[in-house]
Amino acid sequence: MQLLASLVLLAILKARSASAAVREYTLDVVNAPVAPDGFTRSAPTLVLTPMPSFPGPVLTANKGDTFKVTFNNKLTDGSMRLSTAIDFDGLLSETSSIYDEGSPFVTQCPFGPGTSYTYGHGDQTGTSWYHSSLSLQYADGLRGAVVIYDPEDPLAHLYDVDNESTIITVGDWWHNTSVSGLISYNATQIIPVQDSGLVNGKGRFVNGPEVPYAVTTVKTGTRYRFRVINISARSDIAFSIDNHTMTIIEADGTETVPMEVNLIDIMPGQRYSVIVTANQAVGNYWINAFPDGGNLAFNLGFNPLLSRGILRYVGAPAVEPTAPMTGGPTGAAANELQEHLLTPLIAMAAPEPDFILSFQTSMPVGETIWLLNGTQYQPPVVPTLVKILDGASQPIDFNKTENTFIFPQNKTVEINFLPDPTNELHPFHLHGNRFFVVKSNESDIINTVNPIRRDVSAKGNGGTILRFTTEKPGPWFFHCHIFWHFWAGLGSVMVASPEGTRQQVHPDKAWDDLCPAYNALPVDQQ
Ligand SMILES: *[C@@H]1O[C@H](CO)[C@@H](O)[C@H](O)[C@H]1NC(C)=O
Ligand SMILES: *[C@@H]1O[C@H](CO)[C@@H](O)[C@H](O)[C@H]1NC(C)=O
Ligand SMILES: *[C@@H]1O[C@H](CO)[C@@H](O)[C@H](O)[C@H]1NC(C)=O
Ligand SMILES: *[C@@H]1O[C@H](CO)[C@@H](O)[C@H](O)[C@H]1NC(C)=O
Ligand SMILES: *[C@@H]1O[C@H](CO)[C@@H](O)[C@H](O)[C@H]1NC(C)=O
Ligand SMILES: *[C@@H]1O[C@H](CO)[C@@H](O)[C@H](O)[C@H]1NC(C)=O
Ligand SMILES: *[C@@H]1O[C@H](CO)[C@@H](O)[C@H](O)[C@H]1NC(C)=O
Ligand SMILES: *[C@@H]1O[C@H](CO)[C@@H](O)[C@H](O)[C@H]1NC(C)=O
Ligand SMILES: *[C@@H]1O[C@H](CO)[C@@H](O)[C@H](O)[C@H]1NC(C)=O
Ligand SMILES: [Cu+2]
Repeated sequence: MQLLASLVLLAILKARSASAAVREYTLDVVNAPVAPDGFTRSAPTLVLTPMPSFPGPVLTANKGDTFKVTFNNKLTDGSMRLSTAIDFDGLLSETSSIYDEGSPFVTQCPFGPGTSYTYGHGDQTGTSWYHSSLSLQYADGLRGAVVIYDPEDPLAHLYDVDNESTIITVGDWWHNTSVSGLISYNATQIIPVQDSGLVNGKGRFVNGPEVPYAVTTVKTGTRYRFRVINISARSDIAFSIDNHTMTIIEADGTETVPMEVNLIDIMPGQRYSVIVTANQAVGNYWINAFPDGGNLAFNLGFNPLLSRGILRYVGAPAVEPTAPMTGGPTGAAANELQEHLLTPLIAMAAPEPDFILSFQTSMPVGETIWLLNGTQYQPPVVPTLVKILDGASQPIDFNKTENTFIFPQNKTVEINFLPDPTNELHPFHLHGNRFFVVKSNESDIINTVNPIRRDVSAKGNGGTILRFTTEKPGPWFFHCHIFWHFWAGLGSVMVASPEGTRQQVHPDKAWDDLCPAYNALPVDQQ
């Protein structure tokens, strides 16, 4: 293992010194009619080619490359938010470029209609995604996959194909806008139940048209690396493929010791790479992406069993599988991923904590707000980073409602989640860094020797223990990735070294201009 780790590190260093390209993309953000499940609605979409697409185009690069992605905001449909800010989840920005991280009111102000902004991101590898992080805008459609390939992948010998055809996005979809959904959520305390679940942008709802399911084609005897990304705003997805096992080799950008399962519960925001070998009889098999979220009684048009895709062997007829539509293996047949058993390919011990925070998440009865230790996160008018660059260094420099915690550089912070009295799931996501999952909610085992490192925590949070180091100066958002919970208050900001931030972060004029421009916009364009 030690030797393997050194070889892998060597490979990483070699790849770094190899050619590094700048991957430039320019995307128009426009409102367009889309109908992924046969129901037509207006949605903010992204245009790379002449056609607006949902999900947005896949952005790809090789390890060592830098992304330079310009978004031209051409939104016009006032029934939804007109400003935007794009977050590249799981891309570990260099501290010096944290100013274009895309976290609204933490690292930047959003940008309004008729304006553009360019994001840049540094080198790493893995499966990721980008999405609007302004309010619930990504539930309306602004989301897509990002894949950074590793030409010297230490696990490359395990699979034959890894390209755009093997990216599988799973997500939830609503027919109404997130703006109306938020009004309804606030009035009823009930997150609007989605209308359909989408696999690669295709799905069905009850009594809706039989939209053809997305097909993933495989050839007998070939091993595929499927990159499965949960781009949900609410649902966790139980992912499985009839009659096929999956070997997990990556979680949120961290390569893992290969582990075979047949069911993975994927939280919103999480990503996995799995190897699937086409070793069954030539035919059609269901890809099950069963969304678990919400009380079905609140939306009779939603049937989670309709959320699926098709795995089709070359040589099989172009028809749907005849097998029943299930939610995947259950009972003794289920070999579900248990997060605490996942180990990283390159083991790293979790450092002992210098600071320990206990977090209690809760929702007061009768109100639609989420509290972190009694405080509802509310985005400030002046973004956290602007305050820090202007000299903010102490907790007192921030409003209590900013839930902002400040740490010196190069320390280890441990977050202990106390059981949530509502027993709701809260997959917490840390921007710009990966944390060590020292304890998963599902297990009592505490692992500080070789815990998995990722950026979105798994199911539940009662008893979850995470550790991260404050090596990278900057304000890093730490929030529930169920965006309905997040924008109802389940957010916080972890600031690593305000002094270090001021030394390293030197934003350009385009960034300086964002807040004055945003604050000058009429409210209905914000
Ligand atoms: C991915 O690779 C497979 C097998 O080589 C090929 O059939 C398919 O067309 C490729 N897809 C893309 C998008 O390049
Ligand atoms: C969409 O939301 C609006 C405003 O809240 C509401 O009047 C309308 O009934 C909703 N439509 C659907 C299809 O749910
Ligand atoms: C939520 O509802 C409360 C009353 O129940 C109201 O005071 C508040 O303004 C609403 N908030 C939003 C964002 O709609
Ligand atoms: C994606 O995450 C959402 C939110 O937690 C979850 O409800 C849904 O089941 C997940 N989907 C998959 C396929 O894991
Ligand atoms: C797939 O698995 C199911 C359940 O184990 C089994 O009944 C069925 O025969 C299998 N189908 C094929 C084509 O092997
Ligand atoms: C949060 O509340 C819990 C329980 O009241 C307490 O033990 C803990 O110290 C608090 N955490 C912080 C960071 O204040
Ligand atoms: C600060 O927090 C209070 C509530 O504690 C809120 O009323 C006020 O608007 C906040 N101010 C700013 C500038 O965010
Ligand atoms: C933090 O650690 C880095 C790398 O080990 C080192 O370069 C830096 O000087 C340290 N900074 C502080 C403030 O300790
Ligand atoms: C998380 O752990 C708590 C405490 O053990 C337990 O009550 C809860 O059911 C668990 N949640 C999940 C989703 O496993
Ligand atoms: Cu939550």
